[in-house]
Amino acid sequence: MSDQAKNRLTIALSKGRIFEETMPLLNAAGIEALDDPETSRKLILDTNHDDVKLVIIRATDVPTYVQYGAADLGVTGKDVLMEHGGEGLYELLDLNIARCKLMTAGFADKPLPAGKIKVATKFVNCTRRYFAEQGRQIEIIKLYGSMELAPIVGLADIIVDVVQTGSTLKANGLVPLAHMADISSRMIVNKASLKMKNEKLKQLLEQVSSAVDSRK
Ligand code: PRT
Ligand code: MG
Repeated sequence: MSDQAKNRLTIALSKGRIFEETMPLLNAAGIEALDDPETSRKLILDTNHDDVKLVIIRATDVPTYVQYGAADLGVTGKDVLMEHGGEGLYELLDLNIARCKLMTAGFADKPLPAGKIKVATKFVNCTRRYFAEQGRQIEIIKLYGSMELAPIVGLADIIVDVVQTGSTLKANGLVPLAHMADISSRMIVNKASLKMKNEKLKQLLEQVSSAVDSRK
């Protein structure tokens, strides 16, 4: 790999909270976005460095881009990472941003069925693992969003979702039940990129890491 290629970095981010909370940390490492993903339709954003690009993709696609090396680095929620499985990538750093909890939720006053529990979620793998550890039989109803609706319309007994303030649950008459995992966003890296672009990545990582630490 040429020196020029070794200096090239593609960073995968999703718009919304991950972009907004990651950029100050990248700024601390001297990287500034030249466009705002909320107003630009560009999927690849230039930065103040010619050799550093940001690709703006769906949150759940970030580990996939990094796994296959379409991006060297990415920032993704631990929930998304646990669901993906982490193949082809390393988790480098806990950025301590976009914090929330992965929880089960349901009605406060309704006992769960003795047999199979119907669980609506987009976190199919996390849910299967969690209930297997609990030794509970479940049926998973895979949804892509608005999980809170499922118990209300009788599609499921409970849901598994990330909860931050809990106000979405409350607004839909649900309460948090079991805490499954604490979630924050992680910086992930493609395994081959870490070897090939070690010099460049090491420097970036040190700067981002000290920005994270200085906030604690
Ligand atoms: O929105 P899209 O379907 O494209 O993908 P996404 O929802 O996975 O992306 P995004 O950007 O919404 O979330 C990215 C990451 O932020 C998630 O993977 C989590 O790690 C983290 N995060 C932190 C959250 C929340 N807090 C959060 N509150 N992700 C989602 N939520 C949802 C929550 O499920 C609820 O529906 O936001 C709603 C409000 O939450 P409450 O509890 O404050 O009411
Ligand atoms: Mg969302």
